[in-house]
Amino acid sequence: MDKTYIVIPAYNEQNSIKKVIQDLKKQGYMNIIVVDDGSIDKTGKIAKQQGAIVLSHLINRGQGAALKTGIDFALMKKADIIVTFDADGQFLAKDIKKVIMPVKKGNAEVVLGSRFLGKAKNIPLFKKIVLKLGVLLVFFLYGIKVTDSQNGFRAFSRHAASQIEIRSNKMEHAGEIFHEIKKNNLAFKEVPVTVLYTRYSLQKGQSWSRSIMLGLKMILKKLMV
Ligand SMILES: Nc1nc2c(ncn2[C@@H]2O[C@H](COP(=O)(O)OP(=O)(O)OP(=O)(O)O)[C@@H](O)[C@H]2O)c(=O)[nH]1
Ligand SMILES: [Mg+2]
Repeated sequence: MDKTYIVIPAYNEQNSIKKVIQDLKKQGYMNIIVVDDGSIDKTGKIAKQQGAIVLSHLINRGQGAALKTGIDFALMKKADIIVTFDADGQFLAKDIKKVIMPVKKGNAEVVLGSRFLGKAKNIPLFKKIVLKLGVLLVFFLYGIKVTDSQNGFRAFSRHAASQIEIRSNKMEHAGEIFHEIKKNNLAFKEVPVTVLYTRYSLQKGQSWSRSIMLGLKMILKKLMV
């Protein structure tokens, strides 16, 4: 049977991490890696109490760096499939089945969750616009057509995870993943997922100004490689 590891980058998510881990366990996922990225709250402690493997960064290095730490560890543990999953409760554990299916069947090396093929429940208009601009940018920069380019819900085969190099510490890794898909000629597929927008996630999530900055950084990075 395929060994699936769930990698969760987490930064100050003490209010949501318990339920996220419990829901994953209810769905039968026991190999859960939480990368506690220098949180100043109880995220790491709670994750450990819930039975997750907790890897800690001493300082806040960013989501990209946390994903790299978690993915490298999962590879070391001989994972066959690696799923990346958010700590803020926006994703549904029951969607993982759909997300890993193309990798299990050998139809794709990388699976990208799409809230626009699935559901973006209560998404504010400004987020929708920013995310659609991200989709255009990915097409413009990498020639890759997707419907959702900034979704942290992804699955990688062992081969893809070992090929993809995440060098950006912060959120720019989203662009980097497309660069790596192209460079390594990895078969990819989008599948519908649900992303929930709650007051908590909106308060904690990315603001429009940070999203615009992210777009500019993605353009700069592309110009430099
Ligand atoms: N390790 C780590 N994780 C982070 C950091 N910033 C955010 N995260 C985590 O990454 C996940 C997604 O972060 P969000 O800020 O919600 O980003 P997003 O979901 O793409 O954006 P929204 O649609 O605005 O929610 C959550 O699990 C966060 O805890 C960080 O600096 N380090
Ligand atoms: Mg979020």
